[in-house]
Amino acid sequence: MLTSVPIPKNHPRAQSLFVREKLVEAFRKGVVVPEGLIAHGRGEAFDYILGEKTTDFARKAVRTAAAALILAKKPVISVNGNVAALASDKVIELSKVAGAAIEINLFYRTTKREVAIAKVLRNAGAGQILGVGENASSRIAEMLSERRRVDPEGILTADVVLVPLEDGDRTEALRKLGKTVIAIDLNPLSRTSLNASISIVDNVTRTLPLLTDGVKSLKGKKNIRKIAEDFNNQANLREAFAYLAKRLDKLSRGANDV
Ligand code: PTJ
Repeated sequence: MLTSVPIPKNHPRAQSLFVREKLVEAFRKGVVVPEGLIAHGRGEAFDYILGEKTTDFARKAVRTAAAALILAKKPVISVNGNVAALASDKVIELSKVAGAAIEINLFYRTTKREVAIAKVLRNAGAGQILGVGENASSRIAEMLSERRRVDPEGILTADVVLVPLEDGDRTEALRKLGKTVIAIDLNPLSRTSLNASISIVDNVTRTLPLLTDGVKSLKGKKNIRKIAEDFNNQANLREAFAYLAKRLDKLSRGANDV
């Protein structure tokens, strides 16, 4: 515990405070950047409005994402500082079940951080980790940020890329390259959500286990391609906006359990 004041276990927001502590600890270790703490706060705000639960439209996107991962020839899970701090174990489980590679890809890229994040992943049980140091030797020409540096064994040649929790420029660039991009982002208005092929508007910590279960239960089924083809991301995002508007409307009229 890093705070001088311990968090009481019966605090009504204890779980949320523990998660914050986890991120602060990862920040002190150089895994998470200060901007990552800001991003977490933004995520928390959207999660509040969503009701801190996985909605039906998020479940629909998860099922589609599971189908896309099964159909993929070369799926890759992209990991940044926040994801490593919040969900390394969950990323590894999904990578095993979906046969997906794990690649570290950072907006605020330094070799020191790549190594620190690789250590967190290894401690959680990861095998091969792509995108570290000289291995991120390829460049995505369409991009200007440090995220353009990718591993030729990973994101560069992947057909499906899972991008949990990130900024939007890479999603657009990867789509232009013809890749299927699965985003997990609590903000349905973000450029990532608006531009992804499949946008899961939910918390990464809830989504990743659901995605792992989804891949397990769909594997070997006949209708996988149909699930992927029937999905309309823009329609699903509109459901997210309608849900948020309806929930706030009910709350504004005095409902306390919506
Ligand atoms: O580790 P790096 O260097 O790659 O940097 C990572 C951050 C997150 C700092 C970088 O990608 C960034 O600046 O991201 P943004 O533009 O702040 O976007 C992060 C998005 O993730 C926002 O839309 C948040 O609402 C969302 N978000 C935050 N926490 C969660 C989340 N989405 C899902 N689950 C969360 N737990």
